[in-house]
Amino acid sequence: MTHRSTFVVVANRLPVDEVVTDGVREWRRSPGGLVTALHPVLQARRGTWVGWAGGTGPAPDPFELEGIRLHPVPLSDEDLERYYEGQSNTTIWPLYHDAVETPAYRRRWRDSYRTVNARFADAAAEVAAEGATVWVQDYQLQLVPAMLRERRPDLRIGFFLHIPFPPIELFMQMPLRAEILRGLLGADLVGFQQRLAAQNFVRLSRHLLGLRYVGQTIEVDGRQVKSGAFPISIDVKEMEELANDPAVQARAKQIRQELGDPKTVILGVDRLDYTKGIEQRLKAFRELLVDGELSVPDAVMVQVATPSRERVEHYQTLRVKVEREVGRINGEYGRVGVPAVHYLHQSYSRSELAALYVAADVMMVTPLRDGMNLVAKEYVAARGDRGGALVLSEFAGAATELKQAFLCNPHDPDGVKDALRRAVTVDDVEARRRMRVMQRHLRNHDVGRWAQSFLTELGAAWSP
Ligand code: ADQ
Repeated sequence: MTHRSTFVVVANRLPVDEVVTDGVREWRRSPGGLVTALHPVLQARRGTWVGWAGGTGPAPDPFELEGIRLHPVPLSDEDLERYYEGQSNTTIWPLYHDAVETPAYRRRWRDSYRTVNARFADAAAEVAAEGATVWVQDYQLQLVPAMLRERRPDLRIGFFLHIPFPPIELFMQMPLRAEILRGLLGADLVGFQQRLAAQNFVRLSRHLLGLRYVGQTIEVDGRQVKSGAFPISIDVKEMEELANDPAVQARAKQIRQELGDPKTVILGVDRLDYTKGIEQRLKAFRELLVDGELSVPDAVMVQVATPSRERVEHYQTLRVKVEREVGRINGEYGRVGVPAVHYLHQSYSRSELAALYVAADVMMVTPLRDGMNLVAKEYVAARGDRGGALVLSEFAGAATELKQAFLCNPHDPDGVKDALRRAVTVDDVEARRRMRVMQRHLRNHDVGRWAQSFLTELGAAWSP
């Protein structure tokens, strides 16, 4: 018989990876803020996490890892192509990010999105105990709250959107618009990264469905649906400890040596995604080289771009564009053994990332639109007393909190250039002052507090 939990998390992906060592397959917890934040609650409540385990075909049987029950949901090759790569990442992802790439709409993707969302709702309904709290995550599963309420009206349902929620004019493009909105309204609490996103949501409810709202609470079929901003964060202590680890410190020194001991190391770390503004940042660096304000090898740039959604066309095009720009800069400004841009299309361990953060004088986070951006927060947490400067796009959710960063509008090349110039030339005292203020903010707003405030607002007893 299925074990029923009083606390259930539903997300597209399970927080585990299957690794094969010496021919033996085993599951390992994957690193990530969400699982770190929720782990204590899940453990204390013998909670269950419902999600896709990776791979296609039949799902593995439910299993337990480090005190959490994992309940895999199967996806077929066709689901992966239509629900995940199609509707989630070629329709919703670009549309919700200001349509910085043109969203595509296909009937078969929508049908698959419905089917897969229903499958997740079925799984959640199966594992949730009477009166349980179920917390649904992100844009791949926006129909789940209503589907779950239909199956299990006894549940307390929360939903959190990790990416931006677009203004009405953009949202209205979507053929599935009313269904998605009703899907979200199936929750008792709908959380967003930003206050503006929550406002977009309540206004849309009136505009599209004629619903009444007072403040951030919407009335739907005699129920009250609350909404609000819950800016996500990172495990600040973990990143601070990692950055202070002697091995990480030594690795950071080594990285600087390997880069030829430059005066200024400029760093970018992102999933290779067209929302992240990677080209804009390369352009700013190139123009400062052209103007002679920066020169190689005094200044070098490291761009780590994790492979992401590689079968989706927009991502293939982006990769070509980024690699062309890197090649152009290196062709013009590199020397034998000293490239201007070190481009790494790879995924890294947490400790290697921390070493890069420690090694970098300037961190460039320049998304055209981003729900939050955890890289910006990780960099600040990793700095300690070492100063350093963060160039941050105003279009990242993180900009609302990290006000002492060198803020810029990534759509304005002169603005990015100017912010980079200021970050490179800022004096140590000023750099440390800015960093300290941001660190203090993060220490008081870590991911644990994020989860706690959401669950408290949802009315779920918080007992990690
Ligand atoms: P993402 O778009 O994935 O997340 P982000 O918030 O920056 O963006 O998180 C990326 C995470 O991946 C960071 O923890 C980072 O350290 C890690 N990472 C990046 N490059 C890596 C590499 N090469 N190797 C290993 N790890 C790497 C979405 C939204 C964001 C929102 C988060 C959380 O788009 O806006 O902040 O969810 O809600």
